[in-house]
Amino acid sequence: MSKGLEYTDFVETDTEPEEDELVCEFYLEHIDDVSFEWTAGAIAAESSIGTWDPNLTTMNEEIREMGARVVEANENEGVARVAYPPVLFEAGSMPQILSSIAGNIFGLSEATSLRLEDVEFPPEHIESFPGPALGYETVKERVGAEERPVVGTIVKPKLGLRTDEHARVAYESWIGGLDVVKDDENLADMEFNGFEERIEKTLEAKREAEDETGENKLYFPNITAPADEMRRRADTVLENGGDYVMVDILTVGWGALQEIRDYIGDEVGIHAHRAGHAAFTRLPHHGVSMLSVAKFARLCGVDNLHAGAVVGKMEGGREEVEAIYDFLRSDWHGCETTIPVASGGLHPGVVDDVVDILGSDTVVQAGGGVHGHPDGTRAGARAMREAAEATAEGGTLEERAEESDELAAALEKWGTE
Ligand code: RUB
Ligand code: CA
Repeated sequence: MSKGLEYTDFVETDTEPEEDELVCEFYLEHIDDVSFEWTAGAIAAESSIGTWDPNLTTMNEEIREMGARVVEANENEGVARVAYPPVLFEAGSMPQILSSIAGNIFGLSEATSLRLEDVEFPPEHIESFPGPALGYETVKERVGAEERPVVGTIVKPKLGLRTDEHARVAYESWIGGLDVVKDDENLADMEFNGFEERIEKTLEAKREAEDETGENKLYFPNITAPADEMRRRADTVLENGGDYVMVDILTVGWGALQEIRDYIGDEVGIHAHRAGHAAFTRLPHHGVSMLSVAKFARLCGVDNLHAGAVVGKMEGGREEVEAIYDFLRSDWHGCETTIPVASGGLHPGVVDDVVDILGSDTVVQAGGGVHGHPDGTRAGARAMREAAEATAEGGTLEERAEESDELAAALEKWGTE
């Protein structure tokens, strides 16, 4: 029988990753009884072919060759890089990939903290996924927002409005000047606002707003549900003339997201809400980074992704959020781009800050910052649009507010920070 396979046998820091290998960067901390290298080896082993017992009677040379390798172990920085041979992965399956590189390893008792910071996918992997159907150029063109950011709202209150009222609030938002209206993450098929009727009435309201304004509008209806039911809800959206669906990608799961991307095909957009992400992206030393989540989401084919706003009510530092925006918009071996969505505690007075920090190829959304406007939804929507246009034209919000009562009232209520 061949020599046992200890965790340290998975450490080969004198080698470089091959071009066809997937490479993960981890941050890790460990218990005192073992070394940094030993723990990094444990991670490479457990996420590929190994287990705690080095002397498996079922092990052989061929399988040993399939093992992941620690190619960098920087104890001072707490950083380990692990390279994974392609044979370890099923092409086009995000659940299988993540069960390997983001699976059991987070619970290993020797690793007291472990964070998947980044994943470099080899070109073959990227090409095995569909990627987004539309890309941000298409989304911006669809609503005619060339220079300015796409502006949108989340219907609020997030739950409770009856269907007619929901459709009316959506209509007011579009008429006021917003491009996008979306459902909230926990609005599904509710007793006070059933899914089918909401889709019919809200898409009807969209058509009316389009006729009145002469602009194309978008509605992102939340189809989040068990996968079978999501397909039915996507059918309802398409039968009623919709061209976008919204999915809470982390609560439905990667397999269900891939299913829906495949089912709706290449003409329909997917707006990805990331509710729940902070349970594993927020801690600096444990979990999975939002940048990694953004890579998984783009591969699986989301056209828009909530990616942080730097300003507003949600946590997310500038450097991290900028890196995610840069990635979503970057060339990536032929994978379409994803449009980053800035959202959470935003209002007209910070639209210029968001664009200043993150650029204008984005969707800027405000819920409270539209429906909390003192003169109502339509005025809040107008104020958001004015703020976006003023920013794109290089003027200040204060100057624009001299010509816009709606923007003036918004700045008066919420200020400019
Ligand atoms: C924002 C909202 C979104 C959050 C999600 O409402 O409903 O769910 O932006 O957070 P409001 P993130 O504009 O009233 O704050 O965008 O960070 O995923
Ligand atoms: Ca929300």
